Amino acid sequence: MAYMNAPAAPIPLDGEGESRLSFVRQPRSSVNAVSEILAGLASQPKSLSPKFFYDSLGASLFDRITVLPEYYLTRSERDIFKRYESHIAAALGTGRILIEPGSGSSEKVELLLNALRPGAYVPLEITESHVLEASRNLVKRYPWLTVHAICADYTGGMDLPASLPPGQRLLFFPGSTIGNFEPADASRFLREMHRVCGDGGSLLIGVDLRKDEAVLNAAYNDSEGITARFNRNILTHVNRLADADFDIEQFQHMAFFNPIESRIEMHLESLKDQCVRVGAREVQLEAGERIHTENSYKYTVEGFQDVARLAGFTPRETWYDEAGWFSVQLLDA
Ligand code: AVJ
Repeated sequence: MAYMNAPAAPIPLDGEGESRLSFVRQPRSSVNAVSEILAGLASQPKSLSPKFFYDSLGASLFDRITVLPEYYLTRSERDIFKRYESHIAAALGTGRILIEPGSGSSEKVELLLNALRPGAYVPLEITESHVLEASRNLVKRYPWLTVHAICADYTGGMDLPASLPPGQRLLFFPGSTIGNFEPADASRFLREMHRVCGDGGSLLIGVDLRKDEAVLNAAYNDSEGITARFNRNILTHVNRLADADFDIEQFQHMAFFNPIESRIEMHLESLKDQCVRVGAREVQLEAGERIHTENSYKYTVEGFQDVARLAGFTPRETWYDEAGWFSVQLLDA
Protein backbone atom coordinates (compact mmCIF):
# COMPACT_ATOMS: atom_id res chain seq x y z
CA MET A 1 0.00 0.00 0.00
CA ALA A 2 1.24 3.43 -0.89
CA TYR A 3 0.17 5.00 2.36
CA MET A 4 1.98 2.39 4.41
CA ASN A 5 5.36 3.96 3.85
CA ALA A 6 4.14 7.51 3.87
CA PRO A 7 5.69 9.41 6.75
CA ALA A 8 3.31 10.17 9.60
CA ALA A 9 3.37 13.93 9.27
CA PRO A 10 2.40 15.74 12.48
CA ILE A 11 -0.79 17.69 11.90
CA PRO A 12 -0.94 21.29 13.09
CA LEU A 13 -2.62 21.91 16.43
CA ASP A 14 -3.53 25.20 18.04
CA GLY A 15 -3.14 24.06 21.59
CA GLU A 16 -0.68 21.95 23.46
CA GLY A 17 0.20 18.41 22.54
CA GLU A 18 1.03 18.97 18.86
CA SER A 19 4.27 17.03 19.09
CA ARG A 20 2.42 14.06 20.58
CA LEU A 21 -0.10 13.67 17.73
CA SER A 22 0.55 12.32 14.23
CA PHE A 23 -1.93 11.51 11.50
CA VAL A 24 -1.94 9.35 8.35
CA ARG A 25 -4.75 8.78 5.91
CA GLN A 26 -5.47 5.76 3.75
CA PRO A 27 -6.60 6.74 0.22
CA ARG A 28 -10.40 7.02 0.09
CA SER A 29 -12.48 4.25 -1.42
CA SER A 30 -15.93 5.82 -1.79
CA VAL A 31 -16.22 4.38 -5.32
CA ASN A 32 -16.22 0.99 -3.64
CA ALA A 33 -19.07 2.07 -1.37
CA VAL A 34 -21.37 2.61 -4.36
CA SER A 35 -20.52 -0.73 -5.98
CA GLU A 36 -20.93 -2.45 -2.58
CA ILE A 37 -24.40 -0.90 -2.20
CA LEU A 38 -25.42 -1.91 -5.73
CA ALA A 39 -24.16 -5.47 -5.24
CA GLY A 40 -26.08 -5.81 -1.96
CA LEU A 41 -29.31 -4.57 -3.51
CA ALA A 42 -28.86 -6.86 -6.52
CA SER A 43 -28.35 -9.97 -4.38
CA GLN A 44 -31.10 -12.29 -3.16
CA PRO A 45 -32.12 -11.65 -0.39
CA LYS A 46 -31.27 -7.95 -0.66
CA SER A 47 -28.79 -6.60 1.87
CA LEU A 48 -26.85 -3.51 2.91
CA SER A 49 -23.67 -3.52 5.01
CA PRO A 50 -24.20 -2.25 8.59
CA LYS A 51 -21.21 0.04 8.13
CA PHE A 52 -23.57 2.32 6.17
CA PHE A 53 -25.59 3.02 9.34
CA TYR A 54 -22.97 5.47 10.52
CA ASP A 55 -23.36 8.82 8.80
CA SER A 56 -23.47 11.69 11.30
CA LEU A 57 -27.19 11.22 12.07
CA GLY A 58 -26.68 7.45 12.32
CA ALA A 59 -23.77 7.92 14.72
CA SER A 60 -25.86 10.18 16.95
CA LEU A 61 -28.84 7.78 16.81
CA PHE A 62 -26.45 5.01 17.85
CA ASP A 63 -25.28 7.18 20.76
CA ARG A 64 -28.94 7.44 21.82
CA ILE A 65 -29.32 3.64 21.52
CA THR A 66 -26.43 3.15 23.95
CA VAL A 67 -28.35 4.93 26.74
CA LEU A 68 -31.73 3.21 26.15
CA PRO A 69 -32.97 1.16 29.11
CA GLU A 70 -33.38 -1.93 26.87
CA TYR A 71 -29.92 -1.71 25.26
CA TYR A 72 -27.74 -3.28 27.96
CA LEU A 73 -24.56 -3.86 25.87
CA THR A 74 -22.81 -0.51 26.30
CA ARG A 75 -23.74 -0.20 29.96
CA SER A 76 -22.65 -3.75 30.77
CA GLU A 77 -19.30 -3.29 29.07
CA ARG A 78 -18.66 0.04 30.78
CA ASP A 79 -19.48 -1.59 34.14
CA ILE A 80 -16.90 -4.29 33.41
CA PHE A 81 -14.18 -1.75 32.51
CA LYS A 82 -14.90 0.29 35.65
CA ARG A 83 -15.17 -2.65 37.99
CA TYR A 84 -12.17 -4.61 36.71
CA GLU A 85 -9.95 -1.71 35.63
CA SER A 86 -7.17 -2.71 38.03
CA HIS A 87 -7.44 -6.43 37.15
CA ILE A 88 -7.25 -5.64 33.44
CA ALA A 89 -4.29 -3.31 33.97
CA ALA A 90 -2.50 -5.87 36.15
CA ALA A 91 -2.94 -8.52 33.46
CA LEU A 92 -1.56 -6.27 30.72
CA GLY A 93 1.05 -4.04 32.35
CA THR A 94 1.86 -0.51 31.19
CA GLY A 95 3.72 0.77 28.13
CA ARG A 96 1.85 -1.22 25.48
CA ILE A 97 1.20 0.06 21.98
CA LEU A 98 -2.60 0.28 22.17
CA ILE A 99 -4.29 -0.16 18.78
CA GLU A 100 -8.06 0.35 18.37
CA PRO A 101 -9.77 -0.52 15.04
CA GLY A 102 -13.00 1.49 14.62
CA SER A 103 -12.17 3.85 17.47
CA GLY A 104 -15.00 6.33 16.77
CA SER A 105 -14.93 8.98 19.48
CA SER A 106 -12.44 6.91 21.59
CA GLU A 107 -14.84 7.05 24.56
CA LYS A 108 -14.30 3.51 25.80
CA VAL A 109 -10.53 3.54 25.71
CA GLU A 110 -10.59 6.52 28.07
CA LEU A 111 -11.95 4.27 30.80
CA LEU A 112 -8.69 2.31 30.67
CA LEU A 113 -6.06 4.91 29.67
CA ASN A 114 -4.94 5.94 33.14
CA ALA A 115 -4.67 2.34 34.32
CA LEU A 116 -2.99 1.03 31.14
CA ARG A 117 -0.64 3.99 30.57
CA PRO A 118 0.09 2.86 26.99
CA GLY A 119 3.38 3.76 25.28
CA ALA A 120 1.23 5.06 22.41
CA TYR A 121 -2.42 5.00 21.34
CA VAL A 122 -3.21 4.15 17.69
CA PRO A 123 -6.87 4.79 16.76
CA LEU A 124 -8.02 3.55 13.32
CA GLU A 125 -11.23 5.18 12.17
CA ILE A 126 -12.97 5.57 8.80
CA THR A 127 -14.39 9.02 9.63
CA GLU A 128 -11.49 11.48 9.55
CA SER A 129 -13.26 14.20 11.56
CA HIS A 130 -14.05 11.73 14.36
CA VAL A 131 -10.51 10.40 14.70
CA LEU A 132 -8.99 13.89 14.56
CA GLU A 133 -11.33 15.39 17.12
CA ALA A 134 -10.95 12.43 19.48
CA SER A 135 -7.15 12.44 19.15
CA ARG A 136 -6.85 16.19 19.74
CA ASN A 137 -8.94 15.88 22.89
CA LEU A 138 -6.91 12.93 24.15
CA VAL A 139 -3.49 14.58 23.81
CA LYS A 140 -4.90 17.64 25.59
CA ARG A 141 -6.40 15.66 28.45
CA TYR A 142 -3.51 13.19 28.87
CA PRO A 143 -0.23 15.17 28.83
CA TRP A 144 1.82 11.96 28.88
CA LEU A 145 0.01 10.33 25.90
CA THR A 146 1.28 9.97 22.32
CA VAL A 147 -1.38 9.37 19.62
CA HIS A 148 -0.77 8.03 16.11
CA ALA A 149 -4.13 8.56 14.41
CA ILE A 150 -4.97 6.64 11.23
CA CYS A 151 -7.91 7.33 8.94
CA ALA A 152 -8.70 3.96 7.33
CA ASP A 153 -11.41 1.35 6.74
CA TYR A 154 -10.07 -1.49 8.89
CA THR A 155 -12.50 -4.03 7.38
CA GLY A 156 -10.16 -4.32 4.39
CA GLY A 157 -7.23 -5.27 6.65
CA MET A 158 -4.93 -3.18 8.80
CA ASP A 159 -1.81 -1.85 7.12
CA LEU A 160 -0.16 0.03 9.94
CA PRO A 161 2.52 2.65 9.24
CA ALA A 162 6.03 1.25 9.60
CA SER A 163 6.82 4.28 11.75
CA LEU A 164 4.79 3.07 14.76
CA PRO A 165 6.92 2.83 17.89
CA PRO A 166 8.15 -0.65 18.82
CA GLY A 167 6.74 -2.42 21.85
CA GLN A 168 4.29 -5.11 22.93
CA ARG A 169 0.98 -4.48 21.24
CA LEU A 170 -2.51 -4.51 22.68
CA LEU A 171 -5.43 -4.61 20.27
CA PHE A 172 -8.63 -3.17 21.72
CA PHE A 173 -11.91 -4.13 20.01
CA PRO A 174 -14.79 -3.27 22.37
CA GLY A 175 -18.55 -2.94 21.88
CA SER A 176 -19.20 -6.44 20.50
CA THR A 177 -18.54 -5.07 17.02
CA ILE A 178 -17.17 -8.56 16.28
CA GLY A 179 -20.84 -9.64 16.46
CA ASN A 180 -21.51 -7.81 13.18
CA PHE A 181 -19.16 -10.15 11.29
CA GLU A 182 -20.33 -13.36 9.60
CA PRO A 183 -18.54 -16.35 11.18
CA ALA A 184 -16.08 -16.65 8.28
CA ASP A 185 -15.36 -12.90 8.38
CA ALA A 186 -14.99 -12.97 12.19
CA SER A 187 -12.37 -15.72 11.81
CA ARG A 188 -10.57 -13.79 9.11
CA PHE A 189 -10.60 -10.57 11.15
CA LEU A 190 -9.38 -12.36 14.29
CA ARG A 191 -6.49 -13.79 12.24
CA GLU A 192 -5.74 -10.27 10.99
CA MET A 193 -5.75 -8.94 14.57
CA HIS A 194 -3.49 -11.86 15.57
CA ARG A 195 -1.04 -10.85 12.82
CA VAL A 196 -1.11 -7.20 13.93
CA CYS A 197 -0.55 -8.23 17.59
CA GLY A 198 2.84 -9.72 16.74
CA ASP A 199 5.10 -11.35 19.33
CA GLY A 200 3.93 -10.89 22.90
CA GLY A 201 0.80 -9.06 21.76
CA SER A 202 -2.70 -9.41 23.21
CA LEU A 203 -6.31 -8.70 22.29
CA LEU A 204 -8.88 -7.19 24.65
CA ILE A 205 -12.29 -7.70 23.06
CA GLY A 206 -15.92 -7.07 24.08
CA VAL A 207 -18.25 -9.94 23.18
CA ASP A 208 -22.01 -9.97 23.77
CA LEU A 209 -23.34 -13.27 25.06
CA ARG A 210 -26.32 -15.46 24.20
CA LYS A 211 -29.12 -15.05 26.73
CA ASP A 212 -32.89 -15.02 27.26
CA GLU A 213 -34.47 -14.22 23.88
CA ALA A 214 -36.87 -11.67 25.40
CA VAL A 215 -33.90 -9.62 26.65
CA LEU A 216 -32.22 -9.79 23.23
CA ASN A 217 -35.38 -8.92 21.29
CA ALA A 218 -36.13 -5.94 23.56
CA ALA A 219 -32.60 -4.56 23.10
CA TYR A 220 -33.23 -4.22 19.34
CA ASN A 221 -36.92 -3.20 19.54
CA ASP A 222 -36.84 -0.33 22.03
CA SER A 223 -40.10 1.28 23.06
CA GLU A 224 -39.01 4.77 21.95
CA GLY A 225 -38.37 3.54 18.40
CA ILE A 226 -34.79 4.84 18.28
CA THR A 227 -33.48 1.55 16.86
CA ALA A 228 -36.16 1.74 14.15
CA ARG A 229 -34.98 5.25 13.22
CA PHE A 230 -31.37 4.05 13.27
CA ASN A 231 -32.23 1.14 10.97
CA ARG A 232 -34.25 3.24 8.50
CA ASN A 233 -31.58 5.96 8.45
CA ILE A 234 -29.35 3.58 6.48
CA LEU A 235 -31.60 4.32 3.49
CA THR A 236 -31.16 8.08 3.88
CA HIS A 237 -27.40 7.57 3.95
CA VAL A 238 -27.55 5.27 0.90
CA ASN A 239 -29.61 7.94 -0.92
CA ARG A 240 -26.69 10.33 -0.52
CA LEU A 241 -23.87 7.83 -1.13
CA ALA A 242 -25.35 6.19 -4.23
CA ASP A 243 -27.69 8.93 -5.52
CA ALA A 244 -30.78 6.84 -4.71
CA ASP A 245 -34.39 7.78 -3.94
CA PHE A 246 -35.49 5.47 -1.11
CA ASP A 247 -38.57 6.79 0.74
CA ILE A 248 -37.94 5.68 4.32
CA GLU A 249 -41.66 6.00 5.11
CA GLN A 250 -42.23 2.96 2.87
CA PHE A 251 -40.04 0.67 5.00
CA GLN A 252 -40.63 -0.87 8.41
CA HIS A 253 -38.02 -1.75 11.03
CA MET A 254 -37.79 -5.42 11.90
CA ALA A 255 -35.45 -7.09 14.42
CA PHE A 256 -35.59 -10.59 15.89
CA PHE A 257 -33.37 -13.27 17.41
CA ASN A 258 -32.57 -16.17 15.08
CA PRO A 259 -31.76 -19.08 17.45
CA ILE A 260 -30.36 -21.34 14.71
CA GLU A 261 -27.71 -18.79 13.72
CA SER A 262 -27.54 -17.35 17.27
CA ARG A 263 -27.88 -13.80 16.01
CA ILE A 264 -30.14 -10.78 16.09
CA GLU A 265 -31.14 -9.94 12.53
CA MET A 266 -32.25 -6.48 11.50
CA HIS A 267 -34.19 -5.96 8.30
CA LEU A 268 -36.16 -3.24 6.54
CA GLU A 269 -39.44 -4.55 5.21
CA SER A 270 -40.99 -2.94 2.16
CA LEU A 271 -44.54 -1.78 2.92
CA LYS A 272 -45.61 -1.97 -0.75
CA ASP A 273 -44.52 -3.05 -4.22
CA GLN A 274 -42.09 -0.35 -5.20
CA CYS A 275 -39.37 0.63 -7.61
CA VAL A 276 -36.39 2.54 -6.23
CA ARG A 277 -33.81 4.30 -8.36
CA VAL A 278 -30.20 3.74 -7.26
CA GLY A 279 -27.87 5.82 -9.40
CA ALA A 280 -28.51 4.73 -12.98
CA ARG A 281 -30.23 1.50 -11.92
CA GLU A 282 -33.68 0.52 -10.73
CA VAL A 283 -34.34 -1.81 -7.83
CA GLN A 284 -37.72 -3.58 -7.53
CA LEU A 285 -39.15 -4.49 -4.13
CA GLU A 286 -42.30 -6.48 -3.47
CA ALA A 287 -44.59 -5.74 -0.54
CA GLY A 288 -43.19 -7.65 2.45
CA GLU A 289 -39.77 -8.09 0.85
CA ARG A 290 -36.86 -7.36 3.21
CA ILE A 291 -33.49 -5.70 2.97
CA HIS A 292 -31.16 -7.38 5.48
CA THR A 293 -29.21 -4.59 7.22
CA GLU A 294 -27.41 -6.21 10.17
CA ASN A 295 -26.51 -9.37 12.02
CA SER A 296 -25.44 -9.18 15.64
CA TYR A 297 -24.07 -12.59 16.65
CA LYS A 298 -24.42 -13.68 20.28
CA TYR A 299 -21.67 -16.05 21.42
CA THR A 300 -21.11 -18.32 24.38
CA VAL A 301 -17.77 -17.65 26.06
CA GLU A 302 -16.54 -21.12 25.07
CA GLY A 303 -17.83 -20.71 21.51
CA PHE A 304 -15.98 -17.45 21.06
CA GLN A 305 -12.80 -18.86 22.60
CA ASP A 306 -12.90 -21.74 20.10
CA VAL A 307 -13.05 -19.27 17.22
CA ALA A 308 -10.22 -17.22 18.77
CA ARG A 309 -8.05 -20.32 19.29
CA LEU A 310 -8.42 -21.22 15.61
CA ALA A 311 -7.14 -17.72 14.81
CA GLY A 312 -4.03 -18.38 16.92
CA PHE A 313 -5.04 -16.80 20.24
CA THR A 314 -4.77 -18.30 23.72
CA PRO A 315 -7.59 -17.20 26.05
CA ARG A 316 -6.20 -15.79 29.30
CA GLU A 317 -8.99 -14.13 31.29
CA THR A 318 -12.69 -13.23 30.93
CA TRP A 319 -14.57 -10.58 32.89
CA TYR A 320 -18.38 -10.31 33.12
CA ASP A 321 -20.99 -7.78 34.18
CA GLU A 322 -23.14 -8.62 37.20
CA ALA A 323 -25.94 -10.17 35.12
CA GLY A 324 -23.44 -12.26 33.11
CA TRP A 325 -24.83 -10.80 29.87
CA PHE A 326 -21.64 -9.38 28.39
CA SER A 327 -17.99 -10.43 28.40
CA VAL A 328 -14.64 -8.70 28.04
CA GLN A 329 -12.07 -11.28 27.01
CA LEU A 330 -8.28 -11.10 27.16
CA LEU A 331 -6.54 -13.30 24.60
CA ASP A 332 -2.81 -13.67 24.03
CA ALA A 333 -1.43 -13.83 20.50
C1 AVJ B 1 -22.41 -1.59 17.54
C2 AVJ B 1 -22.64 -3.58 16.30
C3 AVJ B 1 -22.48 -3.67 18.66
O1 AVJ B 1 -25.03 -5.03 17.14
O2 AVJ B 1 -25.73 -4.25 19.05
C4 AVJ B 1 -27.36 -1.47 17.96
C5 AVJ B 1 -25.22 -2.03 16.62
N1 AVJ B 1 -27.63 -2.28 15.99
N2 AVJ B 1 -28.67 -1.57 17.71
C6 AVJ B 1 -25.14 -4.12 17.98
C7 AVJ B 1 -26.70 -1.93 16.86
C8 AVJ B 1 -28.83 -2.04 16.52
C9 AVJ B 1 -24.50 -2.76 17.71
N3 AVJ B 1 -23.03 -2.89 17.52
